[in-house]
Amino acid sequence: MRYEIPNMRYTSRYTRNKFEIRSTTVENVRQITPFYAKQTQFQVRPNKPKLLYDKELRKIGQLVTQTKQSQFKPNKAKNKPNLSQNKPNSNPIKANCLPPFKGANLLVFARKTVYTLRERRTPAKYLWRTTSMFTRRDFLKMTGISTAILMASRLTKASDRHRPTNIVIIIGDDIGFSDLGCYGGEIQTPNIDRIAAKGIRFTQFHSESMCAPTRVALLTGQYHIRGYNSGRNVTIAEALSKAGYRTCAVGKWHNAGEPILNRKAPLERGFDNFFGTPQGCGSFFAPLTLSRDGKPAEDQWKKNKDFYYTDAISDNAVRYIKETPKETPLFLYTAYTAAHWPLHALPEDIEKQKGRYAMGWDRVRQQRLQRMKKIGIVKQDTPLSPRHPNVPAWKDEKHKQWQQRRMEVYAAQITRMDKGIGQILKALKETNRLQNTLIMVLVDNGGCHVEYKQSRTGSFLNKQTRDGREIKTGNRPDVMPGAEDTWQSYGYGWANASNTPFRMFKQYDHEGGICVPLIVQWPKVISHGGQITRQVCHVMDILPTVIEAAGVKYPETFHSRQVDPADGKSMVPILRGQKRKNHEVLFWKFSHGCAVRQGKWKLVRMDKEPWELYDIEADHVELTNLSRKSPEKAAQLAALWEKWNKSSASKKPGEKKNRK
Ligand SMILES: [Ca+2]
Repeated sequence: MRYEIPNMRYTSRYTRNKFEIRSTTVENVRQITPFYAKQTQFQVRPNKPKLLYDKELRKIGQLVTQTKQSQFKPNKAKNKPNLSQNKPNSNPIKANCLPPFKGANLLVFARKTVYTLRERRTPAKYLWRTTSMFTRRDFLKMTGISTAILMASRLTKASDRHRPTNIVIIIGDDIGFSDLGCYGGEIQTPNIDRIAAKGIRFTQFHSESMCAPTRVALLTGQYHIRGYNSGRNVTIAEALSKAGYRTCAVGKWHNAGEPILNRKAPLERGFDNFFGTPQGCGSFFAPLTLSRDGKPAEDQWKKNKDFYYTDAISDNAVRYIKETPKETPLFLYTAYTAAHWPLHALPEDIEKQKGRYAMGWDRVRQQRLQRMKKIGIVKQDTPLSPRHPNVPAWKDEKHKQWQQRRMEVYAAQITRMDKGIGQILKALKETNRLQNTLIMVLVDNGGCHVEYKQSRTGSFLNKQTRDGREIKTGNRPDVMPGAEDTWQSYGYGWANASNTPFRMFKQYDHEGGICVPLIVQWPKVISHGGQITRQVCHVMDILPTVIEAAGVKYPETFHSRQVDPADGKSMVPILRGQKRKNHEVLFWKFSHGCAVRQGKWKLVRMDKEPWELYDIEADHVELTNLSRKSPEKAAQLAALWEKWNKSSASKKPGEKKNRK
């Protein structure tokens, strides 16, 4: 539990020195903790700040008491602890925050005062002993201030402290590792970047290789091949609704292993409300299967010529935030369809991208890698993967105008999503939820290379535009994409750039398909923003993270059905700035890919081709195949993968074995 007290100023009449207690929060105590850490053996490292909890505060309090004789005499400066000796000068954030004034140690003292008042309710005796350097009037004044602050703080903050954490998950669709601004992309994402500036970016967070299995793993905390409707899992929404949360889903549903046109699917797995599309993709101007709470809602775009799906998703997310009663904790799952094909964007957004991609994909890839190194997303020695064999050098590309336009529309789709994320942040702030909300922004898989064919059909494809015009489907260089009557994808060249510096794409288990952005903001826990972590995580870690943040226990049964343990592991320790115990081993299998990762080793293959072995720590881009050099390691990992594949297969839906 954290204690927070509003800013206060205090002037000591006795010494005539001005002591400014800028903010007697845990934050301040932490700033001067390096000194006390030495004596209390707290693990406080310069670049890994941690929050202090009751036990630690108590220890610091005791320490203050013990050292008061030698160190709390303001007139004997030589006896004071020299805080600057322990100042981590290498960390500018921390150095700036260190109390620069003479009476820095009083911060701890003041902090202790409040703590004592709260916990023991007998402050007078203790304070008299420890405040001998003050006059009686000073002491009375200080006690009065502290008590008044304490009382006010109790009234205003007590309910907040015990209020469960709101959870907001925002997931983008088919967006590459380096597309977002805060991951080195040239696409403008100021709102996502703002979340990154206050939170943590993950550089080894893994999805599955496609939309549906990623969503299963995200919502159930288990490997997707164990089956979404196996009956042996709970969704985040089920677990949280049991704990009193309001649970809302907005946007794309699309979980593997269930009918794709079930409008009630989210409502059947714990969500109170759902506005969106059960199927995996569709027109941004006229999305088929659009539903609200299980009923058709296509009238939304039929009667509104300005309808744009990304905006509708943002508006409904905001609506759910605003209409949820203040006392009710909220779980909001917002799944954008941006930037999955078709390339549909609003003219004003496309206009803003005009000319940005005239340099071509080769330059874009080089520039992105440079920026990624500069901001620390990848290591300095990271090489660029070779251009994919299906992609010509930009100088040899025949349809440069058309190619540029494809990427302009793709980027426009992402900027619109980012704008919506800004609206969500604003709504959280306006409803006073932001400080108590865990926000996770991620992507479901890497950039998608698929060249949309003219002959392709599907339940997602509209027969005509809303005003009855023909839709020109397929990647045709004679048609500029973006409008409602077009249906294209951005293809190999730009997907290759999206996934810089990695190889391969969506549908594959090389890093280009499964290494995706995850950005987490949680003001209560992450107080130093802009951090980057290289700890290895998986999308199935989200459920354990969320339920830990919400203070909910993972259930052994749910509605009388047995629930298997989650495969994922909580990422909360990482959010607290600690090193988490890693997954012993991670597995993937879907579409064209199979993979297994254990420590620094990754074994991966595409389709029926031989396994490739990489030292992924040294070679994150997967350029040096070590399977011939280390055949034993490759064989050992292949055996692990086969065993996992078999064991999981036995729990697939439909098989009664192991089911209760
Ligand atoms: Ca996807």
